Amino acid sequence: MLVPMLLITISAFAYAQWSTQLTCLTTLTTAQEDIEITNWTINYTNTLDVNSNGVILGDELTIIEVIDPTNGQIIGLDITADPVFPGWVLHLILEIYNRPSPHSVNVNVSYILYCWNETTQQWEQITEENLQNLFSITYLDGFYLDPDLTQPMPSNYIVSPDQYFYKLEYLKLNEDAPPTLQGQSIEIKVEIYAEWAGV
Ligand SMILES: [Ca+2]
Repeated sequence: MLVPMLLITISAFAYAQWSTQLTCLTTLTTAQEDIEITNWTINYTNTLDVNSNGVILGDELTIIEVIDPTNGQIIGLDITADPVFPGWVLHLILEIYNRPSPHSVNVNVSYILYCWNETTQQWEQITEENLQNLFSITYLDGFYLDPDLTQPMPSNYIVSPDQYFYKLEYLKLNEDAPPTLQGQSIEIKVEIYAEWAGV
């Protein structure tokens, strides 16, 4: 059982008056379906070199691959952006592979968004609309058939074994994010499911 995980932590303290901390956790969940992240690229970010040391990637923005020690596969990305600010954007492209193996099957892919509830200490499902309304966060994602994201994956599309597909991860803290978000800690999780397509 392979459970790839993508962890995104976004912190906004130390920029202007902003002290919002936002954690985004993306989990790619498979059972006997054997998909993995095989590559990732930063398509765009406006993360700033806030401490003026000439380094952004590895400093204000870090992306660390989480490796399954048993097989060397990337089972997640641990992404931290600190600080962020109103208008901050991170646009990632993930390459995901339906690995041919004795267990590989045709799959349908889908995702579910969650938000960490500090009060209940549980992940709770949340809609993109509520991410906007509650946290001024624009979250866009989608599956694509090509790395340039020109061919959206049709609904009910069946991913074959040995096939690559791509996923957009777009996060933005809206320009009009209210000061009430300052100092808050926001955690988001996206679980990506590959389910046997039954064919
Ligand atoms: Ca820096």
